[in-house]
Amino acid sequence: MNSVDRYLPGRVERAVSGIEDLGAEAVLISKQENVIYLSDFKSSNCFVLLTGKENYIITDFRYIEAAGNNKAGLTPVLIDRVFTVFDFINKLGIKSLAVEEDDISYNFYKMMCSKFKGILKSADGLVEKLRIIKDEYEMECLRKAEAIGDLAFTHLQGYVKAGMTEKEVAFELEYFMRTNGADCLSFDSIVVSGSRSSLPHGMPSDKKIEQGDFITLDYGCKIGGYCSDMTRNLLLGEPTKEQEDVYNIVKEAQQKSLEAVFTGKSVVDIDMTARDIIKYYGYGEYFGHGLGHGVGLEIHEAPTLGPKGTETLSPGMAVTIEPGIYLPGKFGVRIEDLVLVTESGYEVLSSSNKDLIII
Ligand SMILES: [Mn+2]
Repeated sequence: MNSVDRYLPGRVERAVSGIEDLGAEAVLISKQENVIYLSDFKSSNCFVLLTGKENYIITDFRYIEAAGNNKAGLTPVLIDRVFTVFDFINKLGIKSLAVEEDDISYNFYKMMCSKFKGILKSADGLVEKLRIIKDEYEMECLRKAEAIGDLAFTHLQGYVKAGMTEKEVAFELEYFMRTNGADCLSFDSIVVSGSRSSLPHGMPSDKKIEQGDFITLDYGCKIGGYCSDMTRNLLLGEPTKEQEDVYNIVKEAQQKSLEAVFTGKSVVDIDMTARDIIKYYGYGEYFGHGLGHGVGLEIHEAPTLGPKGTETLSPGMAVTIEPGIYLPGKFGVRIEDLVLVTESGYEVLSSSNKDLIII
């Protein structure tokens, strides 16, 4: 991880350059992932205040020493229950402030209205817009995290046996990824088998894995704060004709939509590539979610690949391609890769086999 700088300069400057468009004098960044993105500093109580002239990292006693070491040139400010973030903003004489309205709670908003003397505005995805394009360090984290996911899938092919519960498999998956260098999980692993595999986001249960079950494994881990995300399926025993057919349709839709990833392509068109194939085979109504999503510090971030998406792909975006077919009461299949959009096409970060794997 030392080959690329952990904190690449320019992020704070790029965010500051967007303040004027918000019609505000300053921006208060409160969303944890946005604070991390700008400062490379993680805490449970921290704000970044951007004014352009001077930019601040605001936190309490527990974190103030660490915050003072931030590499982004942010001036540390100590707050407590008496001298709050609002008091500090008022002290600076700021008259209009943009806030992250998707992040702050109603309670925080009420306090803000009563304590802050100026006009409130929306920060409207200021930092999220920057985060959508990954830099070299971020790409390296994503590659490493996804590589651990690949190792885990190989491991599980030899591990999963009839009679194990979904929870047992989920625990082994987590243990394996942590043992192999993961900082933590990207999200609670999805391990669903048999008729439960038709639940796209089902949680692992005490159900035992049986002969004839499809097992859907959707999981990821974090490296340097960046999430991986992949989905594969295992089949215990010989497939029925329907299981084989559905698997091959999902595989074809996944491969064709992957090949549709290139710079300048609209997210709606990529989604449509997979959707049209699944519809053609008569399973359109069983693919009820979007084709994919951006991945980075958050497991789900911009851009959204779906019928209602608005973006077009640009180099440096990290997106998932994950079509699925879910037959209620029977079984489900989803195949998901994490992909980096490049100048000339795409780089698939997951290298695990996508053929129907029978264990
Ligand atoms: Mn996903």
